[in-house]
Amino acid sequence: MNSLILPNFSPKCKSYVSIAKDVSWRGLHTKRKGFQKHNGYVKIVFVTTKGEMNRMTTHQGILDFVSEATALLQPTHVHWCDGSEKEAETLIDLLIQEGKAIRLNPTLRPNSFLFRSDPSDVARVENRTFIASKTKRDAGPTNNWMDPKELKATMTSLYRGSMKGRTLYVIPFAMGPLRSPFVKYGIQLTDSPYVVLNMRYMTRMGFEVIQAIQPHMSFVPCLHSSGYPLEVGQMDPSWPCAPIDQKYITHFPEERLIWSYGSGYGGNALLGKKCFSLRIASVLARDEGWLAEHMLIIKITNPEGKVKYFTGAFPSACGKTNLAMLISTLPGWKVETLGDDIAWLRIGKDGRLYAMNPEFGFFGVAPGTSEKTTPIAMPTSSKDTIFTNVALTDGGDVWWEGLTKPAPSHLVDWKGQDWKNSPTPAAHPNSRFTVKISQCPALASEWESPEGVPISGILFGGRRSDTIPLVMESHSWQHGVFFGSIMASEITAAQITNDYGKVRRDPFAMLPFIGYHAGDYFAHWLSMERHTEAALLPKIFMVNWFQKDENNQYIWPGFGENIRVIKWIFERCDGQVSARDEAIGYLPYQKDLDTSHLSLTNHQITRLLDVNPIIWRKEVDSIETYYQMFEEELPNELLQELSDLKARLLK
Ligand code: SAT
Ligand code: MN
Repeated sequence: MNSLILPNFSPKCKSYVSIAKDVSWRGLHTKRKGFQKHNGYVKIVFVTTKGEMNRMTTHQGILDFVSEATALLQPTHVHWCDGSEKEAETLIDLLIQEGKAIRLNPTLRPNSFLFRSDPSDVARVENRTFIASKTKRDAGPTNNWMDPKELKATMTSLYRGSMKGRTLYVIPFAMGPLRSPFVKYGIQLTDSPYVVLNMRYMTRMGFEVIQAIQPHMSFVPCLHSSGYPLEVGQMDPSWPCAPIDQKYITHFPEERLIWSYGSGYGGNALLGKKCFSLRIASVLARDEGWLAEHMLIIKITNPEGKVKYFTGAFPSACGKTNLAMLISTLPGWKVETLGDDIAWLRIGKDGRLYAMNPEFGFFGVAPGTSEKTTPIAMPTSSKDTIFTNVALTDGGDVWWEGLTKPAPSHLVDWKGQDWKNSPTPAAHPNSRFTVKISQCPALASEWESPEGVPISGILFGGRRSDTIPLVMESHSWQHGVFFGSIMASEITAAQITNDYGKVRRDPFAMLPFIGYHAGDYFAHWLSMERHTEAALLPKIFMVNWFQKDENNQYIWPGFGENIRVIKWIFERCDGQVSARDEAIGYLPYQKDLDTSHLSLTNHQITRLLDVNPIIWRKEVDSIETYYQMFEEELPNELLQELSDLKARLLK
């Protein structure tokens, strides 16, 4: 029996193999044909005809993509994902049988699972991430560039036969609500059922999506292979992946194409996320006049019931999910979530900037998440959650550093080893939970609004122990773009680099995500002002919750108290409060920052809102050095902002 399915097969009838017990395409009348043994597991074979298969899609581009990839990757089976509950159950059952997933105690954490990755495959790999634009110039100084022809040749040979012994899953997915005029489609091919399950939470995925991709519509082809073919009789590890020097996370911006090989982790493998919605989308946005940004989206309601929406860009694992799910400590002020990671922004018919979250779920960092820090994340991940690389308790629940104090006396750590009171973390610092955004109790009702929501203010942040005050507002849009371009933060566990702990510039929190030349990206941000009236654009703010005192202690309490800063921002956008016009931007008068019931001394508040010209002159020197990397491509407007700042600091 021929079990390899090419969707555009020619003979009247071929077999369609599903790994499922009784999974079938919805609407596709599959007939049970028989059982097949594969790697010790029983698979059920379905028969379908060409006509029936084509009812799923007549999109020739999709059919060609799948059939060409199938010929190259040589999987044993092909499974077109319908995104159903049943399909997910079947996949998870298979993964549990194979020892690749652990079902958590259903009483404590219903329908939730734990995965442990290979210890070498725990985060995005920036040094193995490439922008293969036609010219090196177009990738710019912030990206690793490779010649597309050379890269394709290298990867094609890696891809050849790389799905032997495995099932190729076809995942039709959408970024954005299906009824939104701004929705974009992708087709991800993967051999990782873990990826299928995660994509099902992180994107709108499956039957409805493939039905929505009309024959004339474009889609982004996303190819993903774990890079671990199985020869007959070969043992399958619990987390198949390739060695680090064979991992490739690659983007072909001119072709709007994503090829990923060798990693099964997060942003390396869930290609709708950073690869599509940021790197490729930033190129689409440049060409189509919008912005694809690494930003949360929140809705703030003040005690009078007035509503404003804000976006915020913070580097990964820097309190962004936290802010997206903030519980206000100020009576009458309410924060609701629309997104925690990515925002697509466009100028609407009324000239205002609208933001839409293209994602469907959260892929949140677990460590540090607790009742105290991110209370909303707790009910959000209380069921139907995929955990990766957290620790397992004796009661069959999950645990990570920061969840409870003290830690349970015994755990199984993220590597599957017994753990007892050890200084080594039981959960990997970049361990994650994946859930549908709809599980978030603080979700704003308009989160699926097809046009997005109108933005009043944009927040830029980062982790700086000094220099950047608690909050400041830009003098203008151009000055705000300058803020974005000079953002900096301490390096976190979400990035694998050799510079853990050092401060790095992370413009717009997009350093690893701008899919083209960063100088052009800055120019594109500046150009938004030409597409609408300046007064209609959001105000731009820089925030920093992380200033430290002489004893290396955080000065600002952070977490829910950040609403006090948001309140000032809200009132600035509403024209309710004035501000001190300082060399670096507009700063709050102490009286306007609500610090009631906080145990902050006057000295501490002054320190939080201080502009130290000596430190800032050093900062200017550091910006000058950093700006050199953009050479001639740095927009003059930003150089002008820098020299104006320098002049103001000298006054
Ligand atoms: O691994 S992801 O890129 O999805 C998460 C992150 O680094 O922010
Ligand atoms: Mn992120």
